[in-house]
Amino acid sequence: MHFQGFNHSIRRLSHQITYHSLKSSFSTSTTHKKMSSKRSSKLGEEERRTKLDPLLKEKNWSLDGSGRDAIKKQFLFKDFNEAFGFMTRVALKADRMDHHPEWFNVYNKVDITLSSHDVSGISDRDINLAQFIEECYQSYK
Ligand code: H2B
Repeated sequence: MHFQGFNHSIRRLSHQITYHSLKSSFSTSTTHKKMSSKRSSKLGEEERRTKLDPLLKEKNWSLDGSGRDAIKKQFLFKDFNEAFGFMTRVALKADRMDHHPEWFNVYNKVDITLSSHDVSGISDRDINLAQFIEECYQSYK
């Protein structure tokens, strides 16, 4: 192999190593996904009283009006920068949980709806995410 070809191979190899290590460091969250399709079940009556009611009565969440078993709330911020900062924190948490909000943002408003599609209703994953969202929102009030 002459020198030029050797240099070229080294450059290609180092590019591949960098690419693969970056790729694996960005995809760690997807390696933790659970294999079963149903990760938790719909809240029962008792849990609705102890876990859901506090969000509805004390934190201004409401049941989705359309008859679907879901909870929703609108969050207000000073400007888009704050709204998007909040969304980023929630998005990273949602990715770690593999549980995703349905949301809509315009400028300083973020509308969030939470429901567990796999059980067609509210599960404790929605409660956990709602509680995290409330903790985040504290720092913007
Ligand atoms: N998010 C929500 N809100 N409900 C789900 O049932 C759900 C989710 N399921 N995020 C996850 C992802 C599933 O679709 C993937 C395939 O794991």
